[in-house]
Amino acid sequence: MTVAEPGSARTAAGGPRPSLTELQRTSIETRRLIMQSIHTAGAGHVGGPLSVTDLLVNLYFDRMHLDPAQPDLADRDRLILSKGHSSIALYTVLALRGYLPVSELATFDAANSRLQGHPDMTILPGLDMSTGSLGQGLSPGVGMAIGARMRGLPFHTWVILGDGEIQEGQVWEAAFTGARYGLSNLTAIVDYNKLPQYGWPHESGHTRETPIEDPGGKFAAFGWHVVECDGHDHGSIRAACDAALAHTHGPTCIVAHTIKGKGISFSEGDYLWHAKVPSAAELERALAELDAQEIALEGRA
Ligand SMILES: Cc1ncc(C[n+]2csc(CCOP(=O)(O)OP(=O)(O)O)c2C)c(N)n1
Repeated sequence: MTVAEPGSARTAAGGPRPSLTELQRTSIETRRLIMQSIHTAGAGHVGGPLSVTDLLVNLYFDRMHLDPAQPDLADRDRLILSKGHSSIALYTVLALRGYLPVSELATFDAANSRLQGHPDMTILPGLDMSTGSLGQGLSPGVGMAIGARMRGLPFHTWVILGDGEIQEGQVWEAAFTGARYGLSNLTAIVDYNKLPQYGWPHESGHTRETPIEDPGGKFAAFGWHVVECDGHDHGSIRAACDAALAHTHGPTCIVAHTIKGKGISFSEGDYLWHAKVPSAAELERALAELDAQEIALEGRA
């Protein structure tokens, strides 16, 4: 069993923490690569990956203790992307973080690629869990957190859930167990974009928002510490993660308020972009919008 020396590989970025501007820049680059990869593959999800981008960038570049050169370190922090259909966002962040070549993103969803439509931990180093069947990620997260405690390892386990996903009953069995064992080394993050795969019936005939209200209240009812944040604001995400790690009497749920399809005007808030491939013209427009965001960011920096 390899355990990193304290203060060596157990730093998020191998040096000083990135600035909020650097994190924003990485988010823009991540969104660019997501759109390009889905276009190249001719398949994949857009809405969920763009929704979870800032959370993943924040965790991998600012928060988690890891070393891309040693993906199996016993005391690395664990991340489970339970909403596995957002895999391209995770692959992109892993690539930018140094786990795999960025050029490999062009193989997304191809036969024999390590980057399958849903994450497969048996073929891609750096993945802590295979996911895709929704509702199952929090359970292994609970197991990892219990395992860390039993083995005296200092790692933290992060599990990202979709708000549509939490309709699955297994999530609540895991929530019950996480609180029962007082797992303060476990944090669940709900990517609360309020839009699942399909619209929901509504008397207005237009409203597509999910009726899953107040996920934080539900986790609190199971005994979890609950924090809310803006899931697209790196300062807000950082503060919520700080609050999660500072809580020592049980697991924390971060409810991250997000926008499905965030960052690209025509996909934002539209459930029809849940799993839609951008055409060449749409890709061009998306990349132009992201370029404009980067220019604005540099102007403010
Ligand atoms: C058990 C299971 N049922 C259905 C699906 C099909 N499915 C894939 S994504 C999705 C919607 C997920 O919505 P949400 O969790 O809100 O994710 P996001 O909006 O962030 O994409 C569904 C129903 C699945 N992958 N697993």
